[in-house]
Amino acid sequence: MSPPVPAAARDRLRIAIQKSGRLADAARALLASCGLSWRESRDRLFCYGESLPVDLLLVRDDDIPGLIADGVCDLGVVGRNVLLEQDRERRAAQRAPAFREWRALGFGACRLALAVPDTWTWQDARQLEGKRIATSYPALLSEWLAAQGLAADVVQLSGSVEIAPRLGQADAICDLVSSGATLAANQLKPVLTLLESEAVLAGPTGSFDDPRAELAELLLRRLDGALRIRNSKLLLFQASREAVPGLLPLLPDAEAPTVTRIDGSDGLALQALCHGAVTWQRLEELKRAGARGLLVLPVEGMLA
Ligand code: PRT
Ligand code: ZN
Repeated sequence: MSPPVPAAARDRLRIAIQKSGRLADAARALLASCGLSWRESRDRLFCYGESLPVDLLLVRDDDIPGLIADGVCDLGVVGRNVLLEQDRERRAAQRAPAFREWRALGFGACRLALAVPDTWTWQDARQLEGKRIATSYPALLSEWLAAQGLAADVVQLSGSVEIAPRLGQADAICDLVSSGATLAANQLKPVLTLLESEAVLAGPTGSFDDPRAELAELLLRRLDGALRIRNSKLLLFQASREAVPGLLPLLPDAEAPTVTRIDGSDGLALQALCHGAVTWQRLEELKRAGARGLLVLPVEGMLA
């Protein structure tokens, strides 16, 4: 039997993530790396938190800001593009802000870009004056046009924005781009970026005033640790005292290394947590500069 969905449980935290789609797997993996685990329910819309009182709700990404605004969910993982679009929609309707970005999560990167047909000779934004621009992000596009002092027709489409110019529905488009392949396949070229986006942890504008506050704080602490070590490695090696000053600048974005004297020799053992990429090339440079016995270890967790 599926566990019941508590109606207004204020001592459990409820996080909305995308049920399926580009952000679904990475969102779940990131939360799992914070030590969360869930009992799957059969309908797979609600997952009951087992290791901590943190439940998951699996939904469409577009529903996440509204669920936070309505207090149905406490937090959510959603693209910044979706969060800001819905925030601007609320503003345009003169409704109070109801959610905000709590953390950038480092995956799902893309940008909201203006693109025009390949055949246009692009000079500047004034070329958009009086044109029709198709988009699924009308609030963000309208805000940008107003800031530029441009008057253009915003043609709202819910999908397949890229084919709008070929169908004669619009002159240009404003859509999400990651590799740029979709634009190229539709004989369009990106000319301006309106927003750099990635997945974010969204939450209410204020803080919680019940046991959820402590849970949210715990989760954020773990999340910050997980994000900080996402590409980190622990580097261990030995070197002579004289070589150390030449070695330290070669450590890729390292925290202050621990340096220990090796008993019975004047060599030193060094241990450095590196947040930058520890490439083969970098290891070879370190070796040439006098590092010996280089060991690269994965980092599984960090609590500052
Ligand atoms: O079903 P549900 O409503 O939950 O999902 P969805 O279909 O609305 O969203 P989904 O899964 O497609 O995207 C979720 C989020 O992923 C977006 O809100 C963005 O924050 C992020 N993201 C990252 C992207 C892309 N990259 C992306 N490339 N979202 C969409 N695209 C689309 C874009 O719209 C265009 O059609 O991919 C195409 C362009 O890709 P390139 O690589 O050809 O440039
Ligand atoms: Zn969606």
